[in-house]
Amino acid sequence: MISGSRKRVFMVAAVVAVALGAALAVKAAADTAITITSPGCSGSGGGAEFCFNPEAASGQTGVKVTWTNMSAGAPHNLATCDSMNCPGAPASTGSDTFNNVAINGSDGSTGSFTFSHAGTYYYYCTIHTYANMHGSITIATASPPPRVPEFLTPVLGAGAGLGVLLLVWQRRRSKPDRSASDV
Ligand SMILES: [Cu+2]
Repeated sequence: MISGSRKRVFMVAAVVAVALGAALAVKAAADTAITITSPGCSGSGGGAEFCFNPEAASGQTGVKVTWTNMSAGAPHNLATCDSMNCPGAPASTGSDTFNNVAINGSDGSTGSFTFSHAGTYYYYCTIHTYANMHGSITIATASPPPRVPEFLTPVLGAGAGLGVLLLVWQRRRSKPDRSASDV
């Protein structure tokens, strides 16, 4: 048999392993993906000539937003709106700006930007103008816990699994031996 104080230490270690594994193995927020398409878009907004899908996207601070070009040969360059270049557009409520997210014309080409401040951002294409190509993205403040490096996730998951196994094993060992008392 394991002595009482040893048993307690063992239980605490197992519980800590489970809690740590569960708390830290939270999956990192997924990147925000926006696809650029050419005429024939649903007409839900985004400009007369090119569409952002989704036209009103959402994301988180610190998480990459990636635009993928599927507009059949047209290059694009994305910039946050200002009143001169985006007549009629609402003012962005976040403080980040970008003016040179260049996207090559080949299908599958990408450009990306990582926002560090929350808010709703309105943006357009400097090549095709606001009227022909615009979208918006609402960025929320990333919620804690902080992102766990991808390579650590399986390690933490294994830690949680091991903790559960230790708890089960400990429970079994601490049960009274019924067969002996039945005699
Ligand atoms: Cu464009």
